[in-house]
Amino acid sequence: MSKKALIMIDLQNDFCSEGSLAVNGAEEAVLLANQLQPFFDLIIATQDWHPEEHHSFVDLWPVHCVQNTTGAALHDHLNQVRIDKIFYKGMHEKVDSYSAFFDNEHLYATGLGGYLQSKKVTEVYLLGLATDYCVKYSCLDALQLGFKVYVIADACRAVELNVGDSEQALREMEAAGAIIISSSQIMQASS
Ligand code: VGL
Ligand code: ZN
Repeated sequence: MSKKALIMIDLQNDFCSEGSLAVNGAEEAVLLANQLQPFFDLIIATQDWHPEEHHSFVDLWPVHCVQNTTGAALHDHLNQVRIDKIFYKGMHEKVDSYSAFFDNEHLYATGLGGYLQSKKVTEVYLLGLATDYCVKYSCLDALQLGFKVYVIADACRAVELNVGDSEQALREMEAAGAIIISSSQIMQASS
C-alpha cells in the first residue's frame, strides 16, 4: 500500500498576522491543516529556522523565524499532537533554503526525502506558507525525487510580492507535474 504524507510547511508565527513576514490568510491555512491531518498516514511539519545573522535579512527579507524565538514557533492553533517529525531548514548563514528537502544551492539535504522513503511514502500532499516560495520549491524538489505530489491550493497562502505570484507558482508546480487539489476533495473522498 502506498503511504500518504501530509507536509505542513512553515506554519509559524512570523508568517501569520502580527508576524514580521505576515502572509495574508495564513491562519486559514492553519485551520485547514488541522482538519486535514486525520486523512494521512504520516504528518510532517517544517520550520524556517534561521540564525540571527542570516544573509537573507540583509536585503531580501525582514528578520524572521530566528531560531528559538516566538516568531519561529509553530502557530498556537496548529494541532501538533499528531506530528511524526519536524524538519528544520535555513540554518546555514549564507545559503537559504526555501525547499523542505534541499537548500537553494542543492548542497545540503534536510533529511526529509530519505525519511519519507524509509517510511514507504510515495505520495506527498503539501500545504502551508508560502505558496510562491517554500511550498513551490518543496514541490519541485519532491517531484524531482520521484514522489507523486499534490498541492492543496486552498490550504496554502502566498507572500505575493507581485500580484499574481500565487497563481503563477501554482501553474509552475502544475507544469512540473504536481496535481493541484482542494482540501474538500480530500475530505470528501475519504469520508
Ligand atoms: C519563506 C521567505 C523567506 C517561506 C521563508 O516559508 O515561504 N519565504 N523565508
Ligand atoms: Zn526564511
